[in-house]
Amino acid sequence: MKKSFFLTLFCFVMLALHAQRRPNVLILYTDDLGYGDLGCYGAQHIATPRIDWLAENGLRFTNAHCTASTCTPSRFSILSGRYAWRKKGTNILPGNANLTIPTNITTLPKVFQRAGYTTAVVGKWHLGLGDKSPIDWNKEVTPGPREVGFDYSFIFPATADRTPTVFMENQTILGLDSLDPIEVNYEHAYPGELTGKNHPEMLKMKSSQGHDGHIVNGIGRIGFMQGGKRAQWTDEELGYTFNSKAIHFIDHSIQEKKPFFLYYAIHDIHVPRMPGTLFKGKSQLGYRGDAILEMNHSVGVILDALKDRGLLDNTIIIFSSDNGPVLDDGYFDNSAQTAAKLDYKPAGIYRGGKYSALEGGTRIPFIVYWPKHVKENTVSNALFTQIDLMASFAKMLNEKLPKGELTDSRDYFSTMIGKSDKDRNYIIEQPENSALCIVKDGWKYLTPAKGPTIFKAVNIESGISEQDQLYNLKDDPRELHNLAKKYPDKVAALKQLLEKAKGAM
Ligand code: NG6
Ligand code: CA
Repeated sequence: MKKSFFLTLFCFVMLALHAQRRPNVLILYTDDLGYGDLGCYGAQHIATPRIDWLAENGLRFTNAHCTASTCTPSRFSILSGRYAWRKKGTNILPGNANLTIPTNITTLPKVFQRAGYTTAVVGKWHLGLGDKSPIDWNKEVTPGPREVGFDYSFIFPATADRTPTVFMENQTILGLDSLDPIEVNYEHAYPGELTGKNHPEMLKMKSSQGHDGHIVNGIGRIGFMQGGKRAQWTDEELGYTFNSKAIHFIDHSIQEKKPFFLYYAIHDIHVPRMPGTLFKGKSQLGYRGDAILEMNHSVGVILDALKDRGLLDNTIIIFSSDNGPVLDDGYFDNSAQTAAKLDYKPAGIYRGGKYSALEGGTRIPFIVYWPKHVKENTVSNALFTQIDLMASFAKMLNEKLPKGELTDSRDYFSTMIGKSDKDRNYIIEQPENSALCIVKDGWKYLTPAKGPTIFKAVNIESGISEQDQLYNLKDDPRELHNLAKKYPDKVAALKQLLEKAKGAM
């Protein structure tokens, strides 16, 4: 009797100790940050010391990828562990789209919930909300982040350049006056609504393409809205507000005595780049550079908060981006001009960028910080993809992914923390036109498609060709020499693998 009591007590104490030691996990997911945009990735003309610190004290990847060269599909994949191209309606979403992630599947945050973590998303969502159209924005909108696995959410619904330009806390618009209900559509302006098209004189930043709908804070957006006047943000407060909410959530996890999983989808450096006034004009690279400074500052604020609370040593921090870079993404903010003047290369040595099939589209910064587990100041050249975060963290947490449930996520935890340099067997990349690319053993195959060689509006090489393309990324990282004709067997093998992957999960 006595013996079994002590045994139970021992097990209980061990379990409690184990629970305590489980690391917090923080994903810092930035928007449109390129491979060459950070000091630790060789950027000139811009300083990112707080992010570089993570690399100096952790592991920096040179061959890590998001799954797509645009936002919604990359975010869909990192959270659901499924390739977005398997599901219709997962390309860049308007702000009034319904939720794209099915609510009955395992997701990255649900893996953490099952392991006893408290979970949150703070920042940009862009995965749709609700299941009815049109969305009634004047009450809680469900399903949303909660149904995807986040206990707490503080988001804006889509992008900063899309209506509705409001914050939502736990799926309810913040600061909404019930006497001024809000409505959103993407087809036509509301009677009396001021738009960028009709009132360019009201704009503090002119658009270079699109962005001529609803005007908020002197900036034209995509889409229209009426009402909700008090709820609309000013862009300059976004960084401060999201940082504060991220820290509130961290404090809440301390009160709850639970480890946390925080997916902090930092809104910088997506357009419209209108950082806090403190940062304006502080870089040599126009507003895009200023937004990088703000993003670096935000990372610093969160690092300081973790340190002050004694949590820094027991938190895994992952820093990355959702797609490659773009200079002019629809506003005249002087970013393209300053970059040209300084010969600044936001994708580093790679060609292409956001929207593109070339490496600049999906090869992104990826840094892992985890004191005592991840060796300081190390570099991994292993092939890695964000889609594997779900299965990799499931492995770390000893959580089994449900048998029989379809998933594209695979366990590469050892690679992720630098204990192994094993490449992922292959990765699939999705450019904006969804003509998929596959990379295996340093070879990249690009599916033929029709389209322009340069996306003129954003001045980015598309990588599109009507011919098969095959590149040896190790010898030819800039994808200049198409070897498809020279190695037809390799082309056939990669094509076949891609077709097989499309059919299976
Ligand atoms: C494009 C927008 C661009 C940006 C992008 C989405 C225009 C001309 N361009 O359609 O400004 O919002 O969509 O970016 O409207 S993403 O990072 O969320 O994928
Ligand atoms: Ca993006």
